[in-house]
Amino acid sequence: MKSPALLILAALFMSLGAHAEPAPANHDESKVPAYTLPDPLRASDGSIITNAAGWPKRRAEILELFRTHVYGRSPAAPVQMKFELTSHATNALDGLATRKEYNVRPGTGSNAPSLNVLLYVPNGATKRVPAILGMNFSGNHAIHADPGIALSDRWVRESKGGCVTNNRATDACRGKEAGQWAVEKILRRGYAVATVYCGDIEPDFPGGWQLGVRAALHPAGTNANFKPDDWAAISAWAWGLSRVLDCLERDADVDGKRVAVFGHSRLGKTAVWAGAQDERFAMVLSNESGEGGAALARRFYGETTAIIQQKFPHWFCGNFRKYADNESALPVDQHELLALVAPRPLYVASAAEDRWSDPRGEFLSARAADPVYALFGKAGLGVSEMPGTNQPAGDVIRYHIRSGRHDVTEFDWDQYLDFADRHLK
Ligand code: GTR
Repeated sequence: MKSPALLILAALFMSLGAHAEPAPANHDESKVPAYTLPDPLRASDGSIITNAAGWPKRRAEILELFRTHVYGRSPAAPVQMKFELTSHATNALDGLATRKEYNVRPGTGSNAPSLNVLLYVPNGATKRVPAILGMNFSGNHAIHADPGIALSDRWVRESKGGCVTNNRATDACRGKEAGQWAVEKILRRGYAVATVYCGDIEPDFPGGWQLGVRAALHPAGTNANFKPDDWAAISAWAWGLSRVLDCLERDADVDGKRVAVFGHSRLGKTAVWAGAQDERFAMVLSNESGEGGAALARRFYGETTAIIQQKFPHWFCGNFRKYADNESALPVDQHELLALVAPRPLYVASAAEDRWSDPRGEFLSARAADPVYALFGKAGLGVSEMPGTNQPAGDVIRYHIRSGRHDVTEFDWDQYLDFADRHLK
């Protein structure tokens, strides 16, 4: 029999270990422990929200919890912003579209953030068009081989044998992400396409904030000492998406009231957080956003809160560290993030081979947002069982699990555009 002192020591050692090293990820459905989700309709005073009139107050509470515990708090839009049209070509993509580029400066002074926005508008439209806005991973020039797109001069990640030299893109990087952006398809369906490079807002590495808006807008600049609920990279990127929407609202060809925010993976997490906060976004498209995005944090499958923070310590706010391998202590879960989009249309997409993002956890999260849509008399997802592969289901909340790996494919875009046709046109 071991002595109690020894047992206490062993327990202490184990708990210390648990903080240092994340528990390994689980990919076995039979090993997912039971969990209880917080009720999005139960207010902090214990009362239950029963109608749409009661929702704004509860919505504000949930937003506040996500700001405090998960993503951190972003500043308001600067009072002064500059929008400069830096290029304008009416005959882009063989005449299919007009290409515009904007430089957006939120704030004043020489160190104000500087975002380069690429916008394609379908030619021949007779009125303002709806738009799809998404952030890209490595520069606007990467979403299409169109040589008229300005090559980004910002920090970009180097990859082995890639097109980037000294963390700067070269002409060989043009079109590198084109497979994930069905630009012509979107334009032919009557939508504008807008994008900005996430690195214009904050380069995606732990010290990247020093080169981005978090330093530019912080009174202490690069000496910033972030508070535990100050914004982190995902919040900074989401803030950037709202600044691009400020720009699109001013563009004469785009209908600023019909802009869908789209994102894949880490930028999917960003798109959902942007859409959750900024109700001007008319629709949210989450492509395999996984942990910290659409997927339930409490479901122990795929990536976890501990693993994601170990790999990407700059994505979430300081307070979120308390929940590493301790998800049941979170005052929210991700179905409540999705519920913040209500009553606006929301599409959650997973991929069968993308187990890291927990497709089932994304489905269950979307399903658990239904009661909030019901407050508005809207049919949300409306199905209780996960649909089969490549069989989209749902109404104002829609969900699919497509065959294949972590990616954005033509299938995904076909679904998003059909969804947009139903809800944005
Ligand atoms: C992974 C990360 C995911 C997802 C993905 C991506 O490494 O664990 O949460 O964000 O990157 O953005 O491609």
